[in-house]
Parts: sequence; C-alpha cells; structure tokens
Amino acid sequence: MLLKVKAKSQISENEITDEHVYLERRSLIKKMGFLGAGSLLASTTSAQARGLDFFSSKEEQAFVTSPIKFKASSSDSQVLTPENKVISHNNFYEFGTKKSDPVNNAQSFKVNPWQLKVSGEVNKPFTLDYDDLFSRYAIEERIYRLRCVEAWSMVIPWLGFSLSNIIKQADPTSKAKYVAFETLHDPEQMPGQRSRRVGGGIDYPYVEGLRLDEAMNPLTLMSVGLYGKTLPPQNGAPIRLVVPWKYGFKSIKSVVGIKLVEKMPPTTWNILAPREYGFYANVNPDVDHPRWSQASERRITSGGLFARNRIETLPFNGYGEEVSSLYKNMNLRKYY
Ligand SMILES: Nc1nc2c(c(=O)[nH]1)N[C@H]1C(S)=C(S)[C@@H](COP(=O)(O)O)O[C@H]1N2
Ligand SMILES: [Mo]
Repeated sequence: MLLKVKAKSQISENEITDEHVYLERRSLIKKMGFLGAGSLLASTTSAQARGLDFFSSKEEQAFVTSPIKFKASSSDSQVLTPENKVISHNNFYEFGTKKSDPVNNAQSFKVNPWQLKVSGEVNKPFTLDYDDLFSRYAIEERIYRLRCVEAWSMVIPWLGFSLSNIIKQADPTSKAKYVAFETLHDPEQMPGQRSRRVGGGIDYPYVEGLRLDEAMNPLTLMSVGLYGKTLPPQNGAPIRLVVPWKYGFKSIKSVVGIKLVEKMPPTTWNILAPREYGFYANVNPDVDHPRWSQASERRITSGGLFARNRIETLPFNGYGEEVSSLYKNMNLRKYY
C-alpha cells in the first residue's frame, strides 16, 4: 500500500449530512423498502456495466418501509459516501497504483462474457457465467463500511448475495478448511499486469483467502453492484468479494476463481510484505501497521477535497457482534 503519512488530525464527531447525502439516503431507504418486500431481482441479458438499474420504477412502486437485515450499526455509518467518490477513488492495482488510475484505465474492461469457476474440495464444482451472477441468488442491498488498511474509509450501499450461497451449492468435502479467491489474469486488458512498475510490484493474479467459517459468515458478501447499479469496472466488475470487518485488501475484485482448499492459501499483500499484512487482516485499532497508526481513519464523505473527517476506528470495523466469536481463542496481535 502506498501511503503518505499525514499529521494526525483531530478526532471529531463531524459527520456532515448535507442535502445531497440526505437525498441519496431518502432514495436509498426507498430502495431498501423495495428489497424488504422480499422480491428477487433478476438480471436482463442486455445488462452492461452501470447500464442495469436494479430498481425499475415499477418495482419502486412496491415501496414498503421495512429494514434490511445488515444495516450498518453506529450512527456515523448512516452517512453514505457519495457515489462519485466511491467510483473514482479506488485501489485496483491491475489498473495502476494511483487512486485515480482505476477509473481512468478500466473503462474498456470487458465483463461480459465472464466465468466464475467454483472448484477444489467440493462434491459439486460448477461455473457461473455472467447472467448467473445476477440471477442465481437473491440479490440484497447491504450498506457496509469499507476500511482500507491505508486508514481511509467509506460507507457503500452494495448489491449482492452472501458467499455462503455459493459454498453451500458446491457442497464442500470434509477436507475443505479455507477458501481461495483469484482475480482475472488478463495482461492485455490490465496494464498493471504487463508492467511491475505500473502494477505496484505485485505478482498477478491477485489472490486472497478466508477461513471457511469466515467465508460462511452471513456478512461475507459477493457484490455485483453498488448504488443500485451493476459494479463499475474500477470497483471490481462484474463480481467481487466484500468482507466488511477486514481491511479492504481482502475484498478481492473481478473474481474468476473460488476454490475450497485444505491449507491456508497465499494472499497477495501478505506475499508482498508479510510483516505488514497478515492473512487475517481484521480491522483492529489496537494493532498498528508497522508504519502508521490504525487507531483512527479518514471517513470519505461529501466534503471537499480537503475535508478531513477523522473518526475512531472500531474493532472489527464495528461488526464485532457478528464476527468476534470467530476469533475467540486467538491472539489477534499474532494473527494480524
Ligand atoms: N484484484 C484486486 N482487488 C482489490 C485490490 C486490487 O488492487 N486488486 N485492492 C484492494 C484494496 S487495497 C481495497 S481498499 C479495495 C478497494 O475497493 P474499492 O475501490 O471498490 O473501494 O479493493 C481491494 N481489492
Ligand atoms: Mo486497501
């Protein structure tokens, strides 16, 4: 991770809710209401990146106000990061290491056709094609905080389904203990995979992993959209992992492989700098990165370029109630 360490700014409760954010929240609540009605969302074959609006006006007429299951918990987390920031400030080193590189370099990335292969220690391996990603499992909206290990964060309304749906369908054998993920390897499309300099020195494909119980946790999401539309390429179209209680680098983008395995799989940032990035990478304000504090974070909101919304970082990114039991007898300093 490239990080310019900034002087520690004051921790403030300054969570702005301006009109723009307010309007977004209203329209979002409407969408959540629709989802709360229990409807399933189907894809259309003509769906293209950002072209598919999951919420047609007809569906929105079925507006009801019932809460979604996985609402972000604390009050700060109700302020969504504006869509324009979610889709223009990215880490996706396959397209370059600057935050603006993915949006600038990924626009012609081809997401259809796509194949996501589910394999390894399973009784029923299978492959999902592009349309399956949107139609095989019921799609829900989930508002999650995303906490990058570089100490900035966002609040993002994702669309997707629990990874557990895929794993259950594959029917793991008794040997399956971990899940290994792999991003597409296509140097022709991804300049960072053609040049070590552009790609930040990573050996591609980007790989990630979870313990099987982490992967089965209902919070663990396979996302196919954000802000009511399909994912833009810079956010990991057509499908990416989102693990909200872990640092952002675990949330691997543009996934083509999900493999159930016996041994802890290699993970990209751990290979690159093992002292700095562990396999677990649970958000933890008490365990600093060797080069900077993890006690606080800059929440990216609707403020201007120089707005600094410094907030306290929460253990497990605020999802401790849901996930701390996964680690009850573990030393989280050792298993960082
Ligand atoms: N394949 C791949 N996945 C990736 C990355 C990457 O460089 N390549 N960056 C990670 C990091 S460091 C973060 S913080 C999140 C950022 O997701 P976003 O750009 O959608 O906010 O994606 C993660 N997934
Ligand atoms: Mo990150």
